[in-house]
Amino acid sequence: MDKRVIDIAEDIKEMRIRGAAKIGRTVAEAIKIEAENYRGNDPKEFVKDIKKTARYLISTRPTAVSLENALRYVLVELGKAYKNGENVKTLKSIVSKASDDFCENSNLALDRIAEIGSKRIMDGDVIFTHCNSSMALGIIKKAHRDGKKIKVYADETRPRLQGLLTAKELLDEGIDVTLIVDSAARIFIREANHVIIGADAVAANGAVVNKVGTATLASIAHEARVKVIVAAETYKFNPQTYCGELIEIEERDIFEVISKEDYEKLKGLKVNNPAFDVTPPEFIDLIITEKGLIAPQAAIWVLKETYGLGLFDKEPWED
Ligand code: RI2
Repeated sequence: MDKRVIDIAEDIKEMRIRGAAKIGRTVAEAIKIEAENYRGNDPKEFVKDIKKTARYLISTRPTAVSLENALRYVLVELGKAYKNGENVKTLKSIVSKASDDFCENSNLALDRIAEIGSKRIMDGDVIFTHCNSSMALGIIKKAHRDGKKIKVYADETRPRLQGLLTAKELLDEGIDVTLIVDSAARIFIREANHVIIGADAVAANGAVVNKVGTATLASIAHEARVKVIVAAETYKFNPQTYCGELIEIEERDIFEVISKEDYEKLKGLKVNNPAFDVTPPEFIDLIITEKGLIAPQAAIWVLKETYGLGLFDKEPWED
């Protein structure tokens, strides 16, 4: 495997590259690097190498489905060309083009979601956000650039404090932003008109997987009758959930939660660190995709449009 691909995988695993949409585009670029630098002339061996690389990239972060969907997009195109008997040179160009197309579509989705979502925001609105989502912040920034005066509450998002990234990003744009601890959400939610968040995955039943703490925030918002809006391009919809299969939740290193020093002192302490949680569709008012607005219950429609009705016999990266 190309050394650069291994470095990219490590950067994704360690979250030096993060944010579901960005991870999707990055693995699409990584598989292109692997293809372009492949030495050999046997199409069968080439496909084998690309599948192996895809499985390796998928293993870095199990929950963010845009990662799998990026590779699915590229490998489906590769599979068709391989079946047509194309040579390695052509197969390489197919991988390159599919990778570029995926990245272009994802970037266009970001702009389109910002455009569609910003129309939901009125002058004077107060917005609550969680973690650091490019899709959610795209909406907020666009509304601000359109001249709407808005105020944002960003919660810290323990344990990695990604809310601080959000606060910095919004401050740089000149947006009025207040950072709060996660546990203060119920105090400030009453001021909000909307909760706007991103997604790592959307299931067929409209449940949204996002950074841990989202489900609690959505439940508090529901109680306070504040609308919960999810910004998610269609690559976030998980075709493996047709049968109601649960999405695997990534469990991260416990030392993101507690220092090694404290942990060693507290003999017998158990620590869990799930990176994500699942918000049920009842707590979500709207999902904004690049194709338009949908109720979470219509997620199955997006999946059908994108992947058809059939279930996959096997994933395109399986041998
Ligand atoms: P965009 C992030 O995951 C956060 O959970 C964020 O809400 C979500 O991806 C969506 O981000 P992580 O990589 O795709 O920080 O909207 O674990 O940028």
